[in-house]
Amino acid sequence: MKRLLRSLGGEAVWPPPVWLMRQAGRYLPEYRAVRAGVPDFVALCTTPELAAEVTLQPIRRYGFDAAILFSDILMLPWALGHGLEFQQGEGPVLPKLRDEAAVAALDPARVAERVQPIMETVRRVRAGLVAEGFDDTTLIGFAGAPFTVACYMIEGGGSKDFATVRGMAYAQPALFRRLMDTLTDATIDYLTAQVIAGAEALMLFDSWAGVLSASMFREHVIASATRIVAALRARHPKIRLIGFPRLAGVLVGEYAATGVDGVGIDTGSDIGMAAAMLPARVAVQGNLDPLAVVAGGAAMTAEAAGILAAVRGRPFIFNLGHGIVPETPPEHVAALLEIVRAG
Ligand code: 1CP
Repeated sequence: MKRLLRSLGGEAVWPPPVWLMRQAGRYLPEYRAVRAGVPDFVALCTTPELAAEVTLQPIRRYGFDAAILFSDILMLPWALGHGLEFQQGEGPVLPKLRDEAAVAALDPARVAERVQPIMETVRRVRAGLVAEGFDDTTLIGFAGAPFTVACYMIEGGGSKDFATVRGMAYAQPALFRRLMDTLTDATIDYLTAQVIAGAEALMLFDSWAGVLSASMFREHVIASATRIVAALRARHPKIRLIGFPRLAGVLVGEYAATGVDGVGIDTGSDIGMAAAMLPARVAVQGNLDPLAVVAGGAAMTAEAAGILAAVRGRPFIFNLGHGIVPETPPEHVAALLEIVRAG
């Protein structure tokens, strides 16, 4: 079995499998070369030939244990018919969803067809990994978790604290619940389609889970992830799932109740303490500071060694605590891999 899938099966594989969040992206010259020819980011995500190419680029360069589908968490709202634009250097811009009419306008019936190019990317990457001899590289599909996707839809883009979203969850609970239910159902279908197309593991990115109060975290992060995990397992009993409730803090232990096989840990958490809060069968994934990889050298070595020491002997997947940043020198990633592979 592939090393990453063994870790997600509860085995303490050592040296640990390794991949990096946003491993395809602007820090790689070969990515920038493809991106220069496709000014529209949504077009890049919906052109299977190019999306598959950029998914494979970091695998060819570094031989990571996982390839993650090149797409974006905001492609699901796009497929639901909510608008989405990426403005150069500005991040995503979406219409601000603020009322019942906007939720009613979302069209789950159109999702299956609109995501077809993304499923074609999944098929191409899976075939590409075999054709290029990456027999031990796992293909990870993904979606944004409903709460984080709702954040961008309600706010209309990024935000420091998503105050409008939290305000709506308290003041208009029925509206917020309806959006969460629509997104949860759509996420189940979207992830199921990825498994059918060839994804071997799935990751649920809840990047803004930590802005919620504890009770709201239970209601909107844990409950929706639990429903998604149960539905995926009912359809595909062997599928492995990783949840990433970013900034969950002391609530990370409760997240194991969702039934995931692995939990992503963010940079600000002590990975040993986070691991101690999780059942021994659950793999922890993380959590090197992306800025340590920008710095490289002794600082990166010390941080990586600290993480390895804290999780040795338990199922673990080496990763960053958040996405790699564009300023990262590619040779620092190569140096990091040597450290991890030396165990
Ligand atoms: O200019 C460019 O080339 C676009 C930059 C970019 C890239 C490379 C965006 C815009 N998305 C992506 C790809 C992406 N996004 C992947 C591909 C696979 C890989 O990891 O290599 C994945 C898994 C994501 C997930 C994603 N998108 C998240 C969850 C993880 C996280 O970083 O917290 C989030 C929050 C997004 C939204 C998003 N997409 C892009 C940007 C700049 C943002 C953040 C917006 C903001 O909050 O300000």
